[in-house]
Amino acid sequence: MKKLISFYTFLLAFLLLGIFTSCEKKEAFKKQLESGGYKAVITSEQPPHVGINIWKIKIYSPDGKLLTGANVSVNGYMPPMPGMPEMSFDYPVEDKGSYYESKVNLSMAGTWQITIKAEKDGKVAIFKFGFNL
Ligand SMILES: [Cu+2]
Repeated sequence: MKKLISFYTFLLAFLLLGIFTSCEKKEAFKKQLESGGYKAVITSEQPPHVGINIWKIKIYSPDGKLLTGANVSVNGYMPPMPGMPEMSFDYPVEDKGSYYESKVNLSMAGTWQITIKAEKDGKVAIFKFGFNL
């Protein structure tokens, strides 16, 4: 009987671990940025990796409200490396209503600088961050 209980405890712990791990996977990447009172929140189901990264980008106005209907652009820049010139890519961005979705193709390992520009009613917010892949 005792053996059976410990087996079920083990099984339960295993299942719980699985649930927590899958929750974590759903938001494996999250980045918050600020610029002149504007806020951008990037989430992705996968951490940044070589290849196409699907990023959901929510943008908030200085008043804390979601900034919808903005003209959003996402650029990836890789500085020059030995034997390789700099690279700059403008990624496609789709307006999904409450957020913007971009297919960010990080074509190779190295240093990436990301610039997100949101433009609406003549106002522009520019968010920047970088990372190493
Ligand atoms: Cu490079």
